[in-house]
Amino acid sequence: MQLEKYQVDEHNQSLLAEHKRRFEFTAHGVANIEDVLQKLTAFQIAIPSWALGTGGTRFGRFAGAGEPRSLEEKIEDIGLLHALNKSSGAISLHIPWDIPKNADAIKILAAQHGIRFDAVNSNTFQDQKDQKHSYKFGSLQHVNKAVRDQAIEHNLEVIHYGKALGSDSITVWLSDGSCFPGQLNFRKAFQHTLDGLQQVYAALPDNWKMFVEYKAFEPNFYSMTVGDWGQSLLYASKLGPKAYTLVDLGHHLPNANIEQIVSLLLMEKKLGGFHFNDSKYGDDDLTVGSIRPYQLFLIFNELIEGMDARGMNHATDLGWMIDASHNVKDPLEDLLQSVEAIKLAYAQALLVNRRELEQAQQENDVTRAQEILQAAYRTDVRPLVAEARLRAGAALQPLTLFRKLKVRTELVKERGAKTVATGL
Ligand code: AOS
Ligand code: ZN
Ligand code: ZN
Ligand code: ZN
Repeated sequence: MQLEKYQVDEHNQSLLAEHKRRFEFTAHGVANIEDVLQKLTAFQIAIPSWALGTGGTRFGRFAGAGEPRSLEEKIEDIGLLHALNKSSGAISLHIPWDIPKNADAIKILAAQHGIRFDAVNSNTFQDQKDQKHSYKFGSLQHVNKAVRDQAIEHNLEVIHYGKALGSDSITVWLSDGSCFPGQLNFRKAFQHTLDGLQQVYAALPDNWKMFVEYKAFEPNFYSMTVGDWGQSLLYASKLGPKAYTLVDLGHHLPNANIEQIVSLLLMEKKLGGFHFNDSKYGDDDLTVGSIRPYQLFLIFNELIEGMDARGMNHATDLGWMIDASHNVKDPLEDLLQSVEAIKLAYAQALLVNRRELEQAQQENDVTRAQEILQAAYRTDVRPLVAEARLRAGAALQPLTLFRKLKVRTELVKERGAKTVATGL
């Protein structure tokens, strides 16, 4: 299925008068409105290839229908999202879940949908069939060199696929760690991991980045070998200038101050990018902005403050990716909601009056500082995000149009009711 331009135009036409009224009301109070709109239009969020099917938990998976059965169909799905919101112009691939067998053809298909390839992800947290050594007791940290070498080899293969697709970064997430005290020598596990990452790092093309993702727990519940931003930063610093820390919002212990982590990583030039999702307890992988939208806003507030201080380009200098799992919602609807939530938080953070905030901080005017932040957060920026979409040729209300056009019903007709997409 493909969305036609006239379908978007008709939808927009029917909502235009009301939209204009709402937009003008909000825009009136924004001094740098054109700059805000331009930034919103440029800001693209990569969709993970593993989130287009219904996810599950270890207790079960309740499959959806019309799920993409191949990488080609996943790209088609992202093409639909991008046609609806013009904000999802990138895909993040997980290898070997989505091996681009014919990279040239995949590249052409993606380009037809206006999609580029964001970070490629390696997977040494599962055993694949025909795999020689098991990762049951870790991959890069493993006590056995043959296992470590196999994991390094896999990462090199991922870089190879990424190169063929025009990607320029690799995300390494390791499930390595231990479940019980005494199982692991922490120092040796760290050193083996560092050694493995160094070998992968050495194979990075010049313009590539390596993102080292951390996670507090799961699947290991006593220790994780890349367990928090401190450890990730340690690896990234030892690796060199092409290595960065990747922040997945669900990978912290409860109530961690993620916005402060973001601020300091930026200061150290070591923030590489994000896996956006939301959570109440742990790595819940829920829709972005569904649980803690204020936290998301505070994160964007620090991002803008830190990126502007360093003259960075908001749209291109960090990796913006979603990492979510959809158990009870239509994955495409969920992703539309996630992208929208990210853009709303970004827009709100763009409205923060930085000069006044800095002055309030200098004067220790705590009340004023809170008022400034919340004035931005409590602004209804939906018309601004919608206007940016309108100007980019996307739908004023992507989710409404998705439902009106019965996109999922069409996909079920094409693909069938019993389809299983790869990934978590
Ligand atoms: C796992 O918890 C991490 O978030 C990784 O980013 C992982 O590669 C991704 O979630 C796919 O499983
Ligand atoms: Zn992640
Ligand atoms: Zn995760
Ligand atoms: Zn997650």
